Parts: sequence; structure tokens; C-alpha cells
Amino acid sequence: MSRVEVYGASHSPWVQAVLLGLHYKEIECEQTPVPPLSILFSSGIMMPAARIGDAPWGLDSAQILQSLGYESISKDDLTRVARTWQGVLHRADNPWKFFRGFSWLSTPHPSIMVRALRHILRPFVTFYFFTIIKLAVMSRKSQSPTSFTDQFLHWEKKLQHSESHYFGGENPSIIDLQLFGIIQCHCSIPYKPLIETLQSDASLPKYRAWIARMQVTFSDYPHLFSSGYFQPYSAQPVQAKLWEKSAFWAGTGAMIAFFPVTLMLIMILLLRR
Ligand SMILES: N[C@@H](CCC(=O)N[C@@H](CS)C(=O)NCC(=O)O)C(=O)O
Repeated sequence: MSRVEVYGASHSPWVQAVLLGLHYKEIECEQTPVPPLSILFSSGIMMPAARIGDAPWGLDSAQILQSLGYESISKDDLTRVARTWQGVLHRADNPWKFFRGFSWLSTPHPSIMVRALRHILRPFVTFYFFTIIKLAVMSRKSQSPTSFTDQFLHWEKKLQHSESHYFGGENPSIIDLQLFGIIQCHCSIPYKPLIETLQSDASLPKYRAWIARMQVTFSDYPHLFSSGYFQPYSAQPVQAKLWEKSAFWAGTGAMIAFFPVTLMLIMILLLRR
């Protein structure tokens, strides 16, 4: 396989789906948490984006996974997967937890200068996502569901009528990768009531068993945030080093100090969406 580059942070469910898909197929990738300029000008902050060899950057996790060899899934399945994402909006309830969660993300790269620059710039992406999540919560469109269980029941029922290991049969499909990506997103900045629903709600036994199977399959995957919340428990992803976190907070401080500029850039990106 040619060189694969992925832009995106592992807090995003859709970036997770791509990283999980690459990991399952044992394809190495170079991941960057800040958008390369060519992406910033064409599609803004939208993640994931991926480039395989010399092909242009591609957007959309399902499309990217298809270009990696996964079979396409129906529109209906895509919509039903996306419904399990609703509670994720709670991640911005507590701004401190939100920013701290982003500060923990490590961004592997052999060059210390590149790593430092990424950590200094990453707070901008964090501010951007904080803003769009807050806007989504405010615009009643993406209201949080009253019950956190309902969004998973469709998939629970599917598992009750299936003997297979995965939704995809013998191998994970795009459905497995996206659903499990959403679980990783829930666990990366946990909203306690939601995680507790997934961990212990009596109507989701099969879904939990599927999570456990996925955890075994992806036991050596480096972005497994769910490992601390579901069986079989294992270590959480490696956090950024202290100096890297400090660079992140220095970048955050600079963006607060120049808040009018930060806000103007966020507005420009929001308006061209
Ligand atoms: N259907 C897309 C969804 C991608 C998406 O919504 N990404 C979010 C991050 S989780 C994003 O980058 N949003 C930025 C924006 O809307 O400007 C996929 O599967 O890749």
C-alpha cells in the first residue's frame, strides 16, 4: 500500500473509524492533528481527511474506508450509525475537561520541532470544535436525547438476531468501525451518565458484548479510549509528554490573549462551511 496520511484528532468518531480501519488492515499512516494548508483552504477544519499515495485528499470516513478496501454500506445504516453520536455533544459541557482532553493527545512525529508546532497550533482546532459543539447544542437541531439508551437499541436488536462476531460478519465492516469510533469518542472526554448507560444499562447486553469483542480485536490499537471503561480492561492511550502539554497550554494562552483574532478566524471558517 502507498503512503497514507490522515488529518484529524483521535477524539473525532469519524477519524477514529479511519484509524481503526487502517489498524485492522495493518496499514501504517502518518497522522497530523492540524490541517495541512491545502486542506485548510479547500475544506476548512473538517476531519477526517486522508491521502493515499499521490491521490488528492479525500474527505468522509466511509468514503476513505472504501478507498482502503472496505465494502460500502447503505445510506440507512450510515444514518443509524450517526444517531448513536448524539450524546457526544455533552463533551463540551465542561470547558476545562474539553480542553484538558485535547491537551492529552499525543502527536507522534520524529521531529521535535514539528511536534512542538503542532501542540502550539492545536488549541485553535480545539477552540473551533468547542464553538461548533456549543452552537449545535444551542441550535435545537442536535438536541441531546432524553434517554441515552434509545440510540443504541437498533444495533442491540441486530446483534440479538445475529450469530456473527461483528456487524460485518467475520470481519469488521464500516458499521463496526464507525460505531466503535463513536464509542471511542464517548470515552475520550467522558460524559458520565452516557458512559454509565453503555456500561450497565440492562437493555444493552449484546452491545456491550460486541464492544468487548472489538476491544479484543483492537487490543494493541494505540487510540483505545474505551479500554478503561469496558471489558477486557487495559491501558489507556499514551498521553502527550509534559512539555507537549505545556506547549498546548501556551498556545491556548496565546489564543485567549489574542481572542478577537481567534474568534475572527473561527467565524471565517464557520461562514465558509
Ligand atoms: N460524515 C463525515 C462526518 C465528518 C465530521 O462531521 N467531522 C467533524 C468532526 S467529528 C468535523 O470535522 N466538523 C467540522 C465542521 O463541521 O466544520 C465523516 O464520516 O467523515
